[in-house]
Amino acid sequence: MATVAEPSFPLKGRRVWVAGHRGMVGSAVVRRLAGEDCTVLTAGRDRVDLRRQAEVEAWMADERPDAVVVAAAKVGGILANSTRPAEFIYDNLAIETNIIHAAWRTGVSKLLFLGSSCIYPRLAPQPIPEDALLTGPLEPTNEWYAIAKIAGIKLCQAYRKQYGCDFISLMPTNLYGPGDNFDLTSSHVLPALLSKIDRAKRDGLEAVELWGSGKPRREFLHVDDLADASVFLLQNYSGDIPLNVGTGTDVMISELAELIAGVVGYTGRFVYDTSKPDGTPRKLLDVGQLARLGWTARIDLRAGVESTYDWYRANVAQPAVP
Ligand code: GFB
Repeated sequence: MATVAEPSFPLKGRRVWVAGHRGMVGSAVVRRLAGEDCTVLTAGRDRVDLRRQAEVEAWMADERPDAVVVAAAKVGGILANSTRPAEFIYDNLAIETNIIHAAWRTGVSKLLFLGSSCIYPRLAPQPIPEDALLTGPLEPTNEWYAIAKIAGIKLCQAYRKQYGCDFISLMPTNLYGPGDNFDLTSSHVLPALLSKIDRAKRDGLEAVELWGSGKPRREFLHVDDLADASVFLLQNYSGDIPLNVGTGTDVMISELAELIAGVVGYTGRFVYDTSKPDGTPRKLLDVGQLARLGWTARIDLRAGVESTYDWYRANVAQPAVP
């Protein structure tokens, strides 16, 4: 856990609303906030549909949070992003617009908006600096989601500029960890490979199919590291630059598959379905600004995959058929 001498926004005694507390990111932020002397507020879907402005405004007017973490979002892997564009653009625009506008109206002192590294141009310089935003065309498989997340950054900047709101944005790289989505039709690559490789081992399959060429490179950050960075920045950062959050290193998808095979104990081979998209060739974030503020990731990829696999076996995997 990162600490600095005197946080500019100490959480002690504050009411902090984690919007999206049932998701992988929101639940990690709730776990991390348990270590702070603050009151954590959550709202189930039965109470507030975040896509409905009136419901969001009523909830915030009733609960009066001092700080908000916008961890609620419609998320998914490359296939879900490219086949369900309307959901990805509409749900995300509605959620962030409703929360950010209501936060201004109800006088929230601090808001943290979580974006994604896919906001950057498809062929951005590597590692990607924050100022690469809006300098080139987006990756087509996820432009709907990216446009919504860019709008979220711009909302925070606009409310800061016009109304003086202390609303900040963070751009995490590809995330994984406990609470991830392991459904093969909508998941990201890391949980998909854990699930496929675990199944192949248990069924004694000789090969596992991977999508694309296996050559794209991705950076993977454990969600507990992201939660720690979020709590650190909530307390210590007030600026309009959307800050990158990552580990500073990336791997090829084929290397990730080998690493997961090692963790699972699978000795078969991989075959590549090149009818599926590769997506962005590379998206390694430049994490220099965050490091200069005093925060760096701590969870190594192998250790993070091992603990996520333990969580998967305890919570998701079907028991082997006798
Ligand atoms: O994680 P992923 O779906 O998302 O895919 P992106 C990363 C890479 O892994 C792609 C390959 O090159 C995929 O083709 N891959 C190989 C697989 N096998 C599989 C598999 O079984 N499932 C999946 N899902 N991928 C997403 C964006 O892009 O990243 C979102 O679509 C978001 O908007 C998210 O930004 C973080 O990294 O390509």
